[in-house]
Amino acid sequence: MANTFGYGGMTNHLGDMRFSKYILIIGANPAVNHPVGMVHLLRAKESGAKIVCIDPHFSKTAAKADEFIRIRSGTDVALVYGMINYIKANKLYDEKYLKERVYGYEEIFKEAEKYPLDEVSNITGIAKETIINMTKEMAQAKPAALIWNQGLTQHTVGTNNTRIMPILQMLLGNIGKNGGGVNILRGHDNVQGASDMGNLSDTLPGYYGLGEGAWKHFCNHWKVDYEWMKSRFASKEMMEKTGYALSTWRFGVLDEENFTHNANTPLKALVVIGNGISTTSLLDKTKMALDQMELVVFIDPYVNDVAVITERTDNLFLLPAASQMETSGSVAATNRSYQWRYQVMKPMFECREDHEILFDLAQRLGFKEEFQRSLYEIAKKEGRENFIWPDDATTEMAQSIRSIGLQGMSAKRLKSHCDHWHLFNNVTLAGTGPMKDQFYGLPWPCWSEKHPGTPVMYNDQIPVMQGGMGFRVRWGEKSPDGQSLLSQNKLPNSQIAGHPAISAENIEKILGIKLTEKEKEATKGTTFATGDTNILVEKALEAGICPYGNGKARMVVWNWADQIPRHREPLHSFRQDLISKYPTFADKKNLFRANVKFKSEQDHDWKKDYPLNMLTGRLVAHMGTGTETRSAKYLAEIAHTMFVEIHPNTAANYNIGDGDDVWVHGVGGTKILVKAKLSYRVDEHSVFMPQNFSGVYSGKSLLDRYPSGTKPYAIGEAASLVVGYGFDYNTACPETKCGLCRIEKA
Ligand SMILES: Nc1nc2c(c(=O)[nH]1)N[C@H]1C(S)=C(S)[C@@H](COP(=O)(O)OP(=O)(O)OC[C@H]3O[C@@H](n4cnc5c(=O)[nH]c(N)nc54)[C@H](O)[C@@H]3O)O[C@H]1N2
Ligand SMILES: Nc1nc2c(c(=O)[nH]1)N[C@H]1C(S)=C(S)[C@@H](COP(=O)(O)OP(=O)(O)OC[C@H]3O[C@@H](n4cnc5c(=O)[nH]c(N)nc54)[C@H](O)[C@@H]3O)O[C@H]1N2
Ligand SMILES: [Mo]
Repeated sequence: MANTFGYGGMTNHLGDMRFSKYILIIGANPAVNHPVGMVHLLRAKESGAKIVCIDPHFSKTAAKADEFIRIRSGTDVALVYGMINYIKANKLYDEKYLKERVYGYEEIFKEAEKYPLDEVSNITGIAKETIINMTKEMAQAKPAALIWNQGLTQHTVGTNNTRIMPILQMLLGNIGKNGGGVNILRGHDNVQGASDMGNLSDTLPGYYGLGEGAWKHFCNHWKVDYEWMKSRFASKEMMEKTGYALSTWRFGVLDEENFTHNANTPLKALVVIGNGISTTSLLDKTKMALDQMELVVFIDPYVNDVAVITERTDNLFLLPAASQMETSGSVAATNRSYQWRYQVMKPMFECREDHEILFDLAQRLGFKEEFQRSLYEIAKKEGRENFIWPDDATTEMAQSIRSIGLQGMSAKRLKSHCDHWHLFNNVTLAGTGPMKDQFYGLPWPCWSEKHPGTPVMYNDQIPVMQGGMGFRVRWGEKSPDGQSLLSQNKLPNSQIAGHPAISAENIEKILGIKLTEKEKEATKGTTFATGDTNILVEKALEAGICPYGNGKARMVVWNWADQIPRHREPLHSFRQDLISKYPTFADKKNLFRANVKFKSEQDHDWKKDYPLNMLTGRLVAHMGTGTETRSAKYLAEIAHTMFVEIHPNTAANYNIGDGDDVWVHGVGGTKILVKAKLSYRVDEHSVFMPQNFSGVYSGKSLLDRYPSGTKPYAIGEAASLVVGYGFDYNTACPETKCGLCRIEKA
């Protein structure tokens, strides 16, 4: 199932942070969640970079930073507008960069006028002087890097957060520079790969979308007939329609009003492969949906935590999957580098590798031949009867995903990187010796077999064959108000300034060349991203330009509800007094097939009964649901108890002592029983809980429901049972980072 969490990716990479003079970590806790990458940040600090951490919680990263600034959760957009307000007034922006490479910054400056620093201070809880000081320091440091993660995405305004941060970095001229960039730390191992592969319900692989052109492109590469593919769907409309998300599928089981978005049918079966799902908010709704469906299947090396939460007694299957040690293939790291992984051991006992289970599923569903056809075609081309897994699948993937430039990759090239790991520099990613002129893992775009990969995106000061590029041209050459969306810059070694993406239609004009008849025939009707030859791309590279165009970044998204980012109060806000001025969005119909409430949910005085701001995050000893790590004896020993952090003054108000049992009540009427941990890491208004527990449900242990021999060593209540309703307006990512709750001594 698609993972709707954590859109994005790094423009730069972790080693590159050593070139930073200033690192702003906002909404991430790498000391806990990316401890290996954190080493690079600490090295940067040793070489003089200032590290500032902005977080509502005094995290371990905050403890390692030079400065910790506590923010009220859900108010980052307001903070950044405050910074922009100051940047504008004091001319701290990079005017040349903006003129050459950015569209719409004047409107951002105008919007920032609505956020004078006193107002920003009131919204965020950060002192005015602190904002001024950090803005000055960040603007003066060249380059400055920005790092974030789920502290910014898991909000109703998650998309606004992730737009305002690049805007800030562009105003300061920090994107496309070593030691700068916007660096979104990825979650799971290979979550970057999962999103590149389109394990999402709104796109085919490679971010091609779901339109007819995208389907035709992949049908061509998969060697299946487009009409056959269409016949698998109820209609063409359904074929091109965004599916349910990890967060919205429950509403497709429980709420009749949504069935119309799903060809008039409720969801009846669920197959979960490689996802915890007990970590998704509204766990009670997940339970109800699972109890009600006709069939539920978990494909997992462990007993999926939700399998013991549902009370269904039949048509519940646990298929044992092999672990990552028992399989092989390419995985993508947080910086777009692909890495090869060899199998460490053969699958143990009856477990099987995920792809084998999927092949069998395809067989039962009657389309195994079509499912594997392109793999056999690749084998045939090389004179083999059978395909080689995962090598041939890697070829298929690299050859079809041209939108982001995977075609320069191959199993052979990736294996050679793995085998020569020691020949790459971990700060620049540059290879030496036989690995010369290649960057480790060929971070995409990697346009051709000779292209080295792109460690730092959007650097237009280096040649394309060294990883140079401008911003992608995706929204036409002109904005609706008639301004050019093409960059004013040329890449070095090129005579061509801003230009649109290369296609068969425009290549002769843009490059000033003539294609031969043969080339014309081979590329007919294609763009740099479609078809199955690399001719257009190779010609662009020869001319020194980047195939996907050289455009301006846009700060105004004219076709969105919030054309430019705005501060909106969290759905369940701790500051009821600010809601009328900064209300949430209007309710939205058909968001990932569900009607989702915004305004109608916010319009209620929640704080009266739920007076505390609820924060959630992670523990270093556990991963995700904790399914795997709580089944590891030593990790379970290190972190064995689910808890809620409460400020000592707040705890005193409720007569709660350290280690007491407390009930935490969520706005949806749910409650969990956890241990109180008195701590100054939260402020008096907030509590914090880790997301890594499961196995207890509203005070009741589920241990006796695990099949024998599979009981985890540590169990605890899942925070997601009390995390309230609330979803990002565009991605439907749950709002887990702010919300309201009530605590009560048990
Ligand atoms: N040990 C361990 N490592 C992991 C994981 C794990 O479970 N355990 N999970 C992996 C996954 S899937 C992911 S996605 C990443 C997540 O990595 P992170 O995003 O670093 O994880 P979190 O701890 O959830 O949240 C980060 C910080 O955001 C802060 N925050 C909350 N709300 C706000 C806000 O409104 N504004 C700001 N500025 N900050 C806010 C939180 O207090 C927290 O300190 O970690 C990955 N790494
Ligand atoms: N309150 C709150 N809730 C949150 C968050 C938060 O910060 N606060 N963060 C959210 C985020 S970012 C995420 S990513 C989710 C956590 O993400 P989840 O996906 O819910 O958590 P994991 O425990 O990582 O689940 C992975 C599952 O895959 C299984 N698995 C491991 N390896 C394999 C394999 O090779 N094959 C197969 N088939 N299965 C495998 C594991 O045993 C486990 O059951 O939590 C989200 N929920
Ligand atoms: Mo994640």
